[in-house]
Amino acid sequence: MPHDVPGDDAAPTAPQTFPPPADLSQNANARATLYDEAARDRLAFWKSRTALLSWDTPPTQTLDFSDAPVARWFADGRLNACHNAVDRHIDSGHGDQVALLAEYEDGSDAQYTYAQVRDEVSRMANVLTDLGVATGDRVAIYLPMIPEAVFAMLACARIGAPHSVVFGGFSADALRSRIEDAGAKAVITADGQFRRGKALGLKAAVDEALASGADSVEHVLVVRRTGADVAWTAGRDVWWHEAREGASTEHEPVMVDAEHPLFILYTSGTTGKPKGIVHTTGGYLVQAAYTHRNVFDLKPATDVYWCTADVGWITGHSYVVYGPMVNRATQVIYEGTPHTPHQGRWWEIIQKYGVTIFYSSPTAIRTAMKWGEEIPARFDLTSLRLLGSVGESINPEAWHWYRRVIGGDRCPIVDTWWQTETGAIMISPLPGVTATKPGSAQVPLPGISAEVLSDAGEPVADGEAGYLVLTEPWPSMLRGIWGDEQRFRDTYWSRFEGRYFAGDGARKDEDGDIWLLGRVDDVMNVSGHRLSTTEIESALVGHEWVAEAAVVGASDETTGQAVVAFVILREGAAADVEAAGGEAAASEALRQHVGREIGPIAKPKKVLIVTELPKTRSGKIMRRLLRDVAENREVGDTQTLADSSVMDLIQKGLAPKS
Ligand code: 6R9
Repeated sequence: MPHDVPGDDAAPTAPQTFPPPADLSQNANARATLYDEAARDRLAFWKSRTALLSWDTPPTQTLDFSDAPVARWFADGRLNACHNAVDRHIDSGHGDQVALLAEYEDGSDAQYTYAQVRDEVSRMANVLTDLGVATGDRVAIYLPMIPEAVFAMLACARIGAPHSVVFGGFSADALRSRIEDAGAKAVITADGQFRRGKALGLKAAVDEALASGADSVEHVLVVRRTGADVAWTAGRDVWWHEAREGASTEHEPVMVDAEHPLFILYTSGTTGKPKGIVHTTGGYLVQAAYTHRNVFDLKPATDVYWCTADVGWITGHSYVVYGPMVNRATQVIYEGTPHTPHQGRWWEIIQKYGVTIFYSSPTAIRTAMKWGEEIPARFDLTSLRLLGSVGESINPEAWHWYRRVIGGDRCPIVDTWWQTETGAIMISPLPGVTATKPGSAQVPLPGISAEVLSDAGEPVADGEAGYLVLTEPWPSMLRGIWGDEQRFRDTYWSRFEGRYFAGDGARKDEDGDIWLLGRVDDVMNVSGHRLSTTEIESALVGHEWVAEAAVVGASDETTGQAVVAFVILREGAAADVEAAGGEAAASEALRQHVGREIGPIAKPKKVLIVTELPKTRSGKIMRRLLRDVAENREVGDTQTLADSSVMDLIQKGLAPKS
């Protein structure tokens, strides 16, 4: 960050780094030599990572990129993903190890060993087969975060039927369009789900989706969770608990080619139509297992792992189901929200199970900061030894808080950059190897080739910003967009010929470490200066009054774009704000603060104080909607918001007070 602000005579200081704890370095799964091994021969490096899996036919081939940008990895190998995630652990004598520690929102719980998971998954695979689902058929899964969601995904994988998980918070409309796009033959859902102590419908949304289309669906398998009454279509709908009774626990996993599709996962793009990202089996599993083992340093016999993501997102696919289970993790899955019935719920769960590895998102950390550190302080978090972050950049303020308050100043933080499309982690420090740097995802993992390119497609110098690009194919890369190869080529491979454009801006610092700057549509251009929304948000949340901030570039006649910031104040800041002269004075003070932190050019034109920010259900701030407010436009489509009343609240709060 420039320190050229008049009156700011502090010398620019390099960001603080945190060397790995010595005992971790000694025992870590990851070694610095991984970088050398990958640098010597990248393809040989990946080939030897296939040993992390159990193959029916081990591959002799590594990469075939002759049909670029569609890659084939380990293509002559044959395997089954569910066998790798479950059966092999029983074969190696670990059937009694707990696989899932399921915590329900109301505090009740259930445990499943690997042997029990195999029984459940085998039953469900038999039921699906009886319902006519065959290898290659697509199955939509629309379930809350309960063990059956994991069983459903693995049951599909077991018969080679690609799953398409649709997040349980999505509408009937969103579900229908995803079912139709994939041509799903069956849907697995539940009668309902518990959110914030209330039973909400889920099956009703499936009924609505199927009433208005989605004709490919022949059967709906329904898990009983809330016990609520549901409408029933005889011949189509089947209760899981009834079908389960008569289903055998014997089921032979179907071995498939490494390039057999494992799943489709829909993600939003720049247009309205979501993209069905296609992942295949062998390469995806190799990289999910490799990254999970090395980035989270999993020791299967002693660790208790918890990733807070829902299986509706890619993080739930790669770091709840496939990566951890292939590596034989014992893990927590939690049905509910972080604040039900109280704001210490997550920390209580860590204490209850002795969680050692915790993977979550910056937005969750900032929310916990907003609630106050006295809440986690009530719980024993000393079992934790490693923390992870994903989803957006973690601003240094939140990073330090996470390390100090949750990690007790002892746990390394891995800030992991990746996407639905990349399938697995791409850029991250390695615990035990990398000295971590607050706010930076730092370096591509061994085996991954990333660059920051200028507009002209040249690598930028250290200290400069540009576009994040992946320059070589990687095993868990998307194989395409379901049914739309042209869009696949246009979206990712046309901006920089032959290279994968991630859509993110990034900066390389003086050490060559990578800092993510947000989606490129979130990079602002003010008077010809490129400014990052993330950088300004980070400065704002670095101020003691601010809990959360979102920054947008609003069009401006003179400067091209102008910086407009929306901030939520901390609960405890009210008195200080009053003393400073009220909200208007506070806004001005925050503008000056950004000017001081980054430079006068970054000073927001307006700082608007609000009580909520519009977020998607995966926790990403919808800057598009804030831009509408900042530009005095009618607010656009709020369909994907977690809470659609937020925009009303923001606008009411900003309306001139009469
Ligand atoms: C895994 C996931 C992908 C987008 C990605 C980027 C942002 C994810 C990040 C990060 C900065 C990190 N993102 N991790 N930005 N630092 N550690 O989130 O997938 O939902 O597809 O989102 O999220 O902008 O392009 P997905």
